[in-house]
Amino acid sequence: MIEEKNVRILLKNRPDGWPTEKDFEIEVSQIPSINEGEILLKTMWLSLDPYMRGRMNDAKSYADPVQIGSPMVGGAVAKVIESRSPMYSKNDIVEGRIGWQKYAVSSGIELRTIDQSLGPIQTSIGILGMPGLTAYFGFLDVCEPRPGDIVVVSAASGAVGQVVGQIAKIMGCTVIGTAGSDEKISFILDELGFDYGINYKTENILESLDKFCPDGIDIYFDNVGGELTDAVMDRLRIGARISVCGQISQYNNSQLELGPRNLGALVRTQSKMQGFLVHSYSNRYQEGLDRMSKWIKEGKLKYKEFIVPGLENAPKTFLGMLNGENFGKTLIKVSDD
Ligand code: NAP
Ligand code: FER
Repeated sequence: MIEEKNVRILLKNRPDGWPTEKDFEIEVSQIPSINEGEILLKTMWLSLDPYMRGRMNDAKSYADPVQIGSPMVGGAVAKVIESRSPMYSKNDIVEGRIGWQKYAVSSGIELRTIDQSLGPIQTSIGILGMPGLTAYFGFLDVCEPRPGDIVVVSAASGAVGQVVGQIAKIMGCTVIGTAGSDEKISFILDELGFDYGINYKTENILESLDKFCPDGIDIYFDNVGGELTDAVMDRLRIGARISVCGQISQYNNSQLELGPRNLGALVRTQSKMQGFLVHSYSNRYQEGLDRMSKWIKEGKLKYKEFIVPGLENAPKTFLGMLNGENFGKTLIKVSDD
């Protein structure tokens, strides 16, 4: 019988610009043992998200960088396989910041037990977890949608964007999504019910916006920044609301791109632009989970996952999420139990 080992993915180098697989190290080691008060976790699902690129930098941010030689950070779903803690029992399924590792020791403090009645367990790090809650609060709270509003959402087929567009439809808005391939555009139109889609890689964005929303835009949910955002800013309506969720077009730039500085558009249209972080809504997460799980059960909210088996595939799958190769919420299936 082959003895089971631990696998951890460590940060090896801090990338300057686009990361490569060489910036990560796959370490095989003994499965750790636990002390009194601790639990041993076996990871089942790992979420790969854009914010992880920021943690590879040695930069001051809202969260500390990953140290060289330490496992990459990441939200994961795991099974408790041994417990010496009164808080958890063997076989509990939990979610939390477990990192890119197959086995992990935890005090259990920052974990939550998953409510398995809400959906498949991996949704707790997807639509019913951090990305879904980002969409829910970043759209409903920051953008204050009204029926009939014209909404643009960028990275529209991704983990956050696909949820934003569907919630906008539930709220009675007209929704335009942007994405980087015709296949992704067909998906948001045909499967998710968006009204219009723009392939930002092949279309002239301003011309397409003028075609689909000749009277302008009420809400922009910005996942990407850069030239796409410059174009949308040029077509705002009076009283528009812009939720700045992320700026993925900038995450691999060594130097921040300077745009056309179109903030005059905010003055002319008396619009509101607001950045936000999902964790600032943590005291309201239950509200978001209850409403979204109800919409899923009613068939009003769908989700597309991009699943790759094997923790050793995390580095290249992470790069595929950043560069748009992946399609849907990116997940690594680490183990079956
Ligand atoms: P995702 O959309 O599943 O994956 C990222 C996608 O971004 C890529 O697949 C790619 O799709 C698109 N993209 C990459 N480079 C681009 C570029 N230069 N221009 C336009 N699109 C580009 O990721 P996610 O998890 O849903 O995250 C979306 C955004 O939300 C990110 O900016 C993330 O940092 C942010 N976020 C913020 C919070 C918060 O609390 N504020 C929380 C979670 C996530 P295409 O094929 O369409 O290019
Ligand atoms: C969080 C707040 C924000 C978090 C992730 C983000 C993992 C992501 C931010 C971004 O991608 O810009 O608590 O938890």
